[in-house]
Amino acid sequence: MASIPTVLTADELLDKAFSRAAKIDKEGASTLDHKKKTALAKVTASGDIVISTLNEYVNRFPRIEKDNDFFPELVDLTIGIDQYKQSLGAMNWGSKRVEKLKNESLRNLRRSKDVAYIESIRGSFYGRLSSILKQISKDLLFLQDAKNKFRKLPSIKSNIATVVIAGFPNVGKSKLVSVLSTAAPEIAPYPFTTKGIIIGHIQDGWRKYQVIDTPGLLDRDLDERNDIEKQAILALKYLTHVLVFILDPSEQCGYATDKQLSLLHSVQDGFPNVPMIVAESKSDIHKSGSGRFCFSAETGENLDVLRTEIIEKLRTIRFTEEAE
Ligand SMILES: Nc1nc2c(ncn2[C@@H]2O[C@H](COP(=O)(O)OP(=O)(O)OP(=O)(O)O)[C@@H](O)[C@H]2O)c(=O)[nH]1
Ligand SMILES: [Mg+2]
Repeated sequence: MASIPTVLTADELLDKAFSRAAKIDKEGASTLDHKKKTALAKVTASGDIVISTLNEYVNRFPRIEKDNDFFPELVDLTIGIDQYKQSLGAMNWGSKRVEKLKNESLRNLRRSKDVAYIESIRGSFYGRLSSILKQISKDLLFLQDAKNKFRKLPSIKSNIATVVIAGFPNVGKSKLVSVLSTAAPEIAPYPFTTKGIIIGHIQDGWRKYQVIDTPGLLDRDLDERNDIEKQAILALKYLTHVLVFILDPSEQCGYATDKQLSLLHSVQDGFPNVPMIVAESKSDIHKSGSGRFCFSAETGENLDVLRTEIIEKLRTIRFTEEAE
């Protein structure tokens, strides 16, 4: 996703094309010759700017097909692959239309023997160029937005052992990720602070692991989940080698323990083969006495134990090609 270009609005692109063309003034042997050469150059320059800009968008945005894998599913969820492809198709359409229009106009200009007619050909080229861009203006805006969204997508590697932190909203997932790893997610006392997948790393000697912070999940069926929760589900489905499930028995998160346990059970049922650590957070303000492991990311209580257990589980994950 190295370099997706900045996408101009239809008006910005038109301005760029027309202002470039406005500077052109060609010499000619006669008034007719001067006007004709100037008009030919203006049509060529303004048309070419639009064509090459639209082609650049088509070529430099990544090709993405729907697929059962993390990245295409994440793109589909956050950007929408159907609309994305449709908008890239519109760029292609616009570029072809302008090319055709430009060639027609150039042909007419070359044949023309009348100064007034030359001006009218150039004027109508400008008009039609602007109407083509108006027709794709929504697609340009969509791609501008898609570019910003692409930039924010996490760069996840598939060949690094990965621990995913999941649980109800506001239970302290991001706080834990911030003390365990290099990531610095936003931490705040309200639900759905984390709105996407956030990635950090833990170093273990020569090995490096991925730590993934996820948005909070409520206890409900997949088809009732919002798009933010669905990102957490994608991480669970595709990225998890080890899962740390956080419960907040203090209920300071705003959710009852039985609801949190019900989510835990449905995650256990949904992902039966994933090694899982269940941990109770915020032990500095409340200990449940349930017998489950508890820790505080605030005071550091039991944090080393948790870190060690996570690393021990991650160490058992093997890849055919080890990450560097
Ligand atoms: N007392 C105490 N508060 C904590 C602890 N860990 C987190 N908190 C607080 O709990 C609130 C929520 O923490 P976050 O880490 O943002 O929770 P989250 O699970 O990432 O929340 P979402 O991203 O909204 O799902 C914040 O006000 C934290 O300061 C802890 O160990 N002790
Ligand atoms: Mg969070």
